[in-house]
Formats: sequence, C-alpha cells, structure tokens
Amino acid sequence: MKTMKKIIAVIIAALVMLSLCAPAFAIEYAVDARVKEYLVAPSQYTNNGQYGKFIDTTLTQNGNTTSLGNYGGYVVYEFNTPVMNDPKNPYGVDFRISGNAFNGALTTQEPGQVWVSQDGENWYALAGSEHFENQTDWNYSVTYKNNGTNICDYVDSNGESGAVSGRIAAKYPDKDFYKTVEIPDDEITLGGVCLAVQRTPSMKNGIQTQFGYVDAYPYKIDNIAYNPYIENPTEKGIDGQFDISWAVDENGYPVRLDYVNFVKVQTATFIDGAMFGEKSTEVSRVCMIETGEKVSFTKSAESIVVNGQEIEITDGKIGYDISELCGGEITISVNADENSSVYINNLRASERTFEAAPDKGIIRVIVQDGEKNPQIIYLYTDPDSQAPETETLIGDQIFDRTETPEEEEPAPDPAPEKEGFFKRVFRAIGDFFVRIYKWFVKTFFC
Ligand SMILES: [Ca+2]
Ligand SMILES: [Ca+2]
Repeated sequence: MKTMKKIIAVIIAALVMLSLCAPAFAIEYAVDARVKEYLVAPSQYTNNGQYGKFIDTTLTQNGNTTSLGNYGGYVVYEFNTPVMNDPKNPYGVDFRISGNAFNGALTTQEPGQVWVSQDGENWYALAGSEHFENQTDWNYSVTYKNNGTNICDYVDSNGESGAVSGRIAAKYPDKDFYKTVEIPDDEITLGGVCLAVQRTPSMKNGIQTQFGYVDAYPYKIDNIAYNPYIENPTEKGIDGQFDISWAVDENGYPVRLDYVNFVKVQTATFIDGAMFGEKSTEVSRVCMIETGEKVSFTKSAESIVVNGQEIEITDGKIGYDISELCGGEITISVNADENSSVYINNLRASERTFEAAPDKGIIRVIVQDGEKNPQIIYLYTDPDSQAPETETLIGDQIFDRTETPEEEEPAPDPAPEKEGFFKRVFRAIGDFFVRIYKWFVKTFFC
C-alpha cells in the first residue's frame, strides 16, 4: 500500500513538473513581433471571424490558421527584435512562415509572396523559385469594387474585369474588421507580385512552386531550418523556409540586407477554384530559426558554361553580363559537385535551355551543398541593363561575408623528433643484440 502511495506521489510530482514546463515550451517558439497591418482581400473568408480575423495568433504557439484572402490580401509583421540574415543559419534560412497546404499537390498550393523591409516603407521581394520566370508579373494589381452585394467586381492591371467569384462569396472588406488598414468605401487596389491569373472557374486550377513561398507544402511547427532546395519538394518539402539573401529590388537585382524589421506576406495568385472558391494564402505560424555553429560561404560552383563559353565565377562577384552570348537559344550549364542542389530559375537541374532570352533579362542560378549558405549567381541577358555585379547594401552591414572558411583541415602529423647522438648509439647497440638473438634462435632451435 505504501509503495502504491509512493508511486502515485511520484506520478503527481512528474505531472506538476510537466505542467510547469509547458509554458516555457510555449514561449520557446513564440515570436517577438506584432501584426502591423492585416487585410483579407475579397474572398470567402473576408469579414469571417473564423479564418479572416485572428492573425495575431500566428505569432503564438497555440495559433489559428488565418487566411489572407484573394490576390493582394496581406499581413505585415513588425519584429521587435530584428530578424538577422545570419551566415550561421543552416541552408541560409533565416525565418519560417507556414500555411496549411497538406500534400504539396498542384491544387493545394496557395502561394504567398514574401517581402522584407528595414523601415516598413522600402520593400524587397524575397525571390522564390518562380520570380524570374516569364509568367511571373512583378507589377500586377487588382482593383476590387464594392457593389453592395456579397460578390465584388474587379478590374485588373491587364484590363480584365468581371465578378470576383462565380458563386462563392467575395465580400468587400469591412473597416471594422480590418482596422489596421485604410479601406476606401468604393474600391481598393492591391498590387505586387503575381504568379498566376486563372479566371475560368475550375477545381483543377492551380500553380506549382518549388521553394520560397508561404502555403505551398505541409508545415511543421518548430524552430529548425529545413533545406528548401531538396529533390522532389512536392513529396518531402517543409513549408515556408525563407532566406533574406533572396532579396531583390523592383528590377530583380540583388540587394544585401543583413537584418530586417518587417516581413509582409501577400497572396500571389488570382485564381478561381470553382466550388473551392479562390486560391487564398493561409498563414498558420511564424517560426524563428535556431542559428547553427558554422559560417560557410564556400564556393560550390566554380564556373558556368553559357552556350559553350565558360564563365569563371570570381570571389565577391555575383552578377555576370552574358548578353553577348545570347543570340537565340541559351543553354546554361553549371559546373558544380554532383551532390550539390542546383536551381536554374525554377528548374532543379544543372543544365537548362531557354528558347530565347528570358523576358526579365535575368537568369538566377542557386547552388547549395550540405548545410551551407547557397551560392546565388545572377546572369544578365539584356545588353542595355545596368545590372550590378554585387549586391547593393541596404542599411548597416553587420556580418563579414568576405571570409570563406573551408572545412577544417586535419592537423598534419607532428614532425618526427630528431634523435640525439647518444640515443642513436643506444638504438644501434639494441638492434645489434636483437639480430644476434634472432640468429641464435634460428640456428639452434628451428
Ligand atoms: Ca540567410
Ligand atoms: Ca491554404
């Protein structure tokens, strides 16, 4: 009986200890930030308390999945502690924002574009896999018109117009629901990057991204960085890994940000999914990254071959003008270790042929090994561009990226100690006696 009481006491004590630990666990993944702005663009979730309101909880451990609504809907997070583009972050991944895609299939991706800023005014897109593809529009916008019904009308920057949805509600946002944003009574224009416009209602509508967007793959809630460049991400990818080193300006040219204070996520498609309603990016959780031990910028690709001409990659230079080599078809071949992950724009391969120079005049090559930071190279195909050879620094420089420490070399064997005169004499005498002994044994006993 006494033993039983002891066991019960131990169990109770353990439960008390666990309950004391629980808040600490919850705090571990909470994020030191606030929601500065939030707007759900006209969709089935607009003015909806379940999916269209509780965005604050995406910063807490026990959060709700919350929608950004149709194209252009967005959230701006302001971080009290800057998010660092720390070279020690594995794979270069600096923060994570996940959605609720469940199997990475075409129709469950609802990609959200991520933007970063130091001052909340000047924004830089984190260029995901689709950023430099021809079909991606960097300057798309939709004007949603309040017509007093449950379904808004729209007109987009391509001049297309109509009802936002065929049958599912797409309400104009209510000022009382979204107090952080100024909402005009009659119409609101939302713009930014657009990955796809598919206005014919169909449940088969959708888009496949490879990396660099929110709400594309299944999510995990922890503070671990997962490799965004893995093979077959539709099966193994973990949602929402972001590297601040993907930042580019409005021309697609690289900028260097060693830290950011603001992060924006914005629905980046204008797709009618028929009875499923619009494609709308969801945000489930913001997670910070546990910084690793090593800094590594080791050059993974030594050269890139453009239409048979080898271009040597030199230290500190990330932008290369290849316009003279780009008459018609362009074949890019990356010389890197076979174990490296290589992306040429959105294709995971070490070689890619373009039928013509891409519309944006930029081909981005990413090469990444192990847990190292990726090597990012920009090839410029437009002869008239004033494209930079290095990243333009924005704000203060915090980290030194000039050092490229290699893997630690094994220590060389210590030099053999030089023997002194007497030591050599004693060793010679010893050897002499050993030889005599061996001769004696061999002669008389074998
Ligand atoms: Ca980074
Ligand atoms: Ca979703």
